[in-house]
Amino acid sequence: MDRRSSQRVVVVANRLPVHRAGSSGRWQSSAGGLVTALEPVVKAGNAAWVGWAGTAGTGLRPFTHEQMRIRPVSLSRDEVEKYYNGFSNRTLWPLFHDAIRSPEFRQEWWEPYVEVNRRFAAAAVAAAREGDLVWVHDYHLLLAPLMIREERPDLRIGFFLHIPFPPEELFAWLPWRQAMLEGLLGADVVGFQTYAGAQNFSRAARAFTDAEGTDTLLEFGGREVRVGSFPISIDFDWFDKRAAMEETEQEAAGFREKMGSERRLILSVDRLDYTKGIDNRLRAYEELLKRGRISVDDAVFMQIAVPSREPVAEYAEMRTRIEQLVGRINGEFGMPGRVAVHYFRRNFTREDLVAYYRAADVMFVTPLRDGMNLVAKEYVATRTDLSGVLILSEFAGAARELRRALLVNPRDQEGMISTLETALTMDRQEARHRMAVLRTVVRRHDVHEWAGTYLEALRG
Ligand code: ADQ
Repeated sequence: MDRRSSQRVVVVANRLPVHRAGSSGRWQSSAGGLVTALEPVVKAGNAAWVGWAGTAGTGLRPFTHEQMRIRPVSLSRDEVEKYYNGFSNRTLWPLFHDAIRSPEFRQEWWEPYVEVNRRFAAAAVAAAREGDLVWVHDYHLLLAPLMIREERPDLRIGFFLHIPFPPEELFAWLPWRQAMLEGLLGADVVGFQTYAGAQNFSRAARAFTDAEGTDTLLEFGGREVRVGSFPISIDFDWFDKRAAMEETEQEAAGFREKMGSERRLILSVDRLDYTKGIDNRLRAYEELLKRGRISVDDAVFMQIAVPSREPVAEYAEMRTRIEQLVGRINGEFGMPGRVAVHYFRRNFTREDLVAYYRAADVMFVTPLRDGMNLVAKEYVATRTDLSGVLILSEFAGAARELRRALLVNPRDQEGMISTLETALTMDRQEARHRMAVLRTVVRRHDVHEWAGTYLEALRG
């Protein structure tokens, strides 16, 4: 290993990669995309991870967990409310997702956002030794790159945004837009999920700061800032292997038997979020039933939803709406032993999710806007026998790569209905051909390639 590839990485993200396990209170690795993606990088170099443990309170000291140096950042109850539920999830999240819900702009959320970013930056500075790479993640920490640079101009600093970066006209709504952009311009490499995100950022930077340059290279404050797209991915091999295991096959067969083996299974898996287009897809399925194009004897829909951001009012309202919709469809179309929609609102283990992916004939992924959408890639990775059809929204970052999915516009209800019908009746040969291409794409561009490519760009 040469000196450059042995450089240590300090990851700075809102959440730590560990959580306290139930009654024992011991720290355990959390299962999540970013953790899986970065754990090998972090562990290999005995590097560090700066983040919040997920509950309000103070006083956690740095510790080591499975070769990772963990540096917890504490947040008070008030900060969780204003920095996290408020500014991150009620200002930035909706604004960056095409303002699907109206973003709220409140000075009393902005100040704690600045303050918390400063705390994360200070923890990163304390963790970083000379020559380390610092990699800041996501919309909670847009100001941190510049704050870190002000203290430590010697470091290479990277930033990666997991959600979309909105078009300039929308970004312009943000009263603190200049500070946000200058915060990001503190990085050496600013990465996005798609080229459109990179372009939107560069344009906003040229419009609202003194930055000059092109969509991929900006000059700001006498420094060069590289801007690019780095589409995130999954650990393809893990999903592929897990899917092929006898145990998984049996579990999947068990699910199908319980639901009626002859019925086609349509599956959706999401965080319960208003960006995911859950109601749009339920209505498309309902409409197919209503028009008599399918019956509950032919098809069954399963929505797996992980609870999310429940203290935020928009999320509670959306949950009620979706649960009413599920109730309405079942009330109207269900038959004894034939539920039209199975709805599970809880966490599943990764292994169980793979069994559900294996069981599904059609995967229905219809976000109104999504940075990438890993669920679509996970489904593809589990289709080891090339069966199964992926329906994917054009508004997910993943649609840039997964061109052979059935692409839909979730706001086009007729298009959604006919695409769902096409998926349910697709010729086996065509489905196999499409899936083979999709699998090649995801296998080639897996999460290890993503992390490797980003870090190579960051090393400069
Ligand atoms: P998310 O909005 O959370 O991520 P997504 O990319 O689909 O969206 O990732 C969700 C993850 O949660 C998947 O790995 C999935 O397996 C898991 N999951 C979903 N439901 C679950 C359940 N009930 N139980 C257990 N696990 C469940 C954000 C952005 C995305 C971007 C990712 C990564 O919004 O656009 O793809 O970050 O950058």
